[in-house]
Amino acid sequence: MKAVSILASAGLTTLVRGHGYLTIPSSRTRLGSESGIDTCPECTILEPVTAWPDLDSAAIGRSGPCGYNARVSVDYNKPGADWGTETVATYTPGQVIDVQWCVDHNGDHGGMFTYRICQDQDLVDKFLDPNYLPTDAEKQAAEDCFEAGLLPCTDVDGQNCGYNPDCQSGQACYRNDWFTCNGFDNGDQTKCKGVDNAALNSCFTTIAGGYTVSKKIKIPEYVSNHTLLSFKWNSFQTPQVYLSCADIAIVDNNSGGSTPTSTATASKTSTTTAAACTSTAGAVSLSISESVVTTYGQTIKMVGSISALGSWDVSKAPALSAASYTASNPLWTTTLSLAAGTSFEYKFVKVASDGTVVAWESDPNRSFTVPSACAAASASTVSATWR
Ligand SMILES: [Cu+2]
Repeated sequence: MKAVSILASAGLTTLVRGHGYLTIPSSRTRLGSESGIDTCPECTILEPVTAWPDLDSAAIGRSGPCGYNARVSVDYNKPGADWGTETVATYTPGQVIDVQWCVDHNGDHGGMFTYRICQDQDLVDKFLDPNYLPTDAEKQAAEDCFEAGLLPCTDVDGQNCGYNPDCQSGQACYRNDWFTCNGFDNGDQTKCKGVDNAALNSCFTTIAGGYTVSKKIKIPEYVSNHTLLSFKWNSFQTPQVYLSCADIAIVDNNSGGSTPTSTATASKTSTTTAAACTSTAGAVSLSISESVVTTYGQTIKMVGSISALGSWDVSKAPALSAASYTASNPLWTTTLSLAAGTSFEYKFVKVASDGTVVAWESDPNRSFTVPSACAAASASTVSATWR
C-alpha cells in the first residue's frame, strides 16, 4: 500500500507542474476545455524533451503542431466536434493581431514561445479533416513547416523583442525572433507571468489559476480559407514543450464576397493588388514553385484534373521553368492564370527530354482551390517539395 501511494503522488507531482495553452485566438485546446471534454487544458504537454537551449531540437512526435493531451487522451491534431471544426477568427494578410496564452500559477516554467503558420496547404489540410488522424510522420512534416513559418516578434513595428535572461550570447536560444518570458530566478513578477503582470485568474486554468501572456504577431502575406496558427512554448525549467493551435482564416479585406464582375472593377481601384488582377476578369494569377532535384534534360510539369493542367494528360500539361534553379535551391517555377474558385487535384511529374514520364509524385494527389477573390491573387502561391 505504501509503495502504491508513493507512486501515485509522484505521478501527481508530474501532472501538477503545469503549465499553459493558447487562448486568443481560441485554440482547439481552449474549446475542448470550454466544452467540458478537457479537464486540464494547460496540460497539453510533450515531455521529456530537449527544450533548451536549442529551441528547434525537440521532435514533437505524437503531440504534433496542435498538441496531444495525454491526461484526457485527446489528440488536437484532428478536428473534433468538441473542440471545433470551423475557423474561430478571420485575419487579413499583413495584419498585426493580438495573441494570448495562459500560464498556470503553479507551472510557470519560464522559457520562450513562438507563433507559427505553415503555408503548405497540403500539409495543413491533413489537420483539418475530422475523419483523419495525421500520422507521426505527417505531424513532424507539418511541424517542420510551422517552424519554417515562424512569425518573428521583430516583424511587429515597435514591439519590444528581448533576449531571454537565462540564455547566454552564443547559445542556440539567444534569439529574439521568438518571444521570451522574463528571467527565471529574479524574484517576483518574473518568468512568463512577468510578461503581462496580469492578475491571478485573468485566464482559465484548472490547477492553480492562470495569468495571461500577451503579444502581437504579424499575419504573413498569405491567404487561406482555413489554416492553423500554432503556438509553441519551450519551457526553461523543465524538459517540456507545449503545443496548441487555432483554426483561422486569412482573407484579403478587399475581396469579401466579390463576384468575378465586381473583382474586375475592384482591380481598377485597388492600390495594393491591382497588378495581380489586371489579366482576365475573374482570373487569378498563381505563382507555382516546386522544389525538386532534376538531372540535365529533365523537365518538371504540373499535371492535374483541369484542362489548364492537361486533364491528367502529361503531354498537355504546362511545364515549369528552371530559370531559378540552383544547386542549393533546386526550384522549378511558373505562373498560371486560373479562374477564381476553381478546385483541382494535381501532381508534379518529372519528364525526360523526349517527353516520357520519368517519375510521378507519390500519392495522394495534391489539391488546391483558387481563391475566390481577385484581390487575393497577390498572395496566391503553390509552394511544394517533391515527394
Ligand atoms: Cu509543467
